Amino acid sequence: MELNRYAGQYVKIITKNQEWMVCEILELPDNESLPDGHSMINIFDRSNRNIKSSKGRMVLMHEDVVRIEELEPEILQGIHLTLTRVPDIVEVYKSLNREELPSRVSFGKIGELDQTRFPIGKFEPIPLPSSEERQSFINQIPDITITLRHTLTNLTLDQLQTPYRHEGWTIQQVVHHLADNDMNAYLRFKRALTEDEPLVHSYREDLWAELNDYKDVPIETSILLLESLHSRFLSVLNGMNSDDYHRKLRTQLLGNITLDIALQRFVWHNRHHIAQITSLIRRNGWS
Ligand code: NI
Repeated sequence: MELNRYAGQYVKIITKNQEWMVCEILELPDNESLPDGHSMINIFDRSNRNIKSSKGRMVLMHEDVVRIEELEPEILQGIHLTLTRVPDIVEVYKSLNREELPSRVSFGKIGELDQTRFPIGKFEPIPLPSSEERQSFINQIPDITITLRHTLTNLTLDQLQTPYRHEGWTIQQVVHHLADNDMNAYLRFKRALTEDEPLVHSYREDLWAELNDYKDVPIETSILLLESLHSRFLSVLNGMNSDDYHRKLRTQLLGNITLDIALQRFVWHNRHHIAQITSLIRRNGWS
């Protein structure tokens, strides 16, 4: 597996012997280099803690890697916040009282995939899709709001106020979140098409979900918004050529991503949240 294009990013690596490691893939200065097929990584946490010096820097052979996963946004946010306080994150639990940390992210919990929270699994990008693969993502966009409408039909107002998991968002909050997320994604997308690798900012989706519109506005408003937005997004996508899809965004949390990956993430994100709702409906026998 090719690791170089993840240089400078925080990721979760799964190796051939089924171990996972949360680490930064380090960018080496020009005067330090490793043989081809090797990368220097800085491990923050790993599933096998029995290994001596299980954290910190080590050289990893690319052929030992079976999969690279992106980290959840809140884990990444936790890492970034922690780094502002403790430059050597590996030392963090030794050097500071945990209670003083600006974030309470536990790296250990990354190990288990939460089925309720990630019913369709984590996002796994195809870095260089063929034009057919790309088209298959574009083709899924018109189905998103059709599926969403179908999923939400016949739900009562009480059901819409039910959290999809313990301490999670309600269905209504999830629907408003989809509209907000897609509006942000659409604007970022257009900036990358018209500016040279713009830096785009993340937003506090947890706090947005506490604002009044998430409680007061009927979900129909956000469904209509999504329908309008997706039709405009499709028009933009259909006018793009391959080079356009290789244009990049710089993000705080995910590093540099191409518009190909932004498109895939857009589709995944919608499917991910709709699946949270459908699995709640199934678990409760609502339809
Ligand atoms: Ni989301």
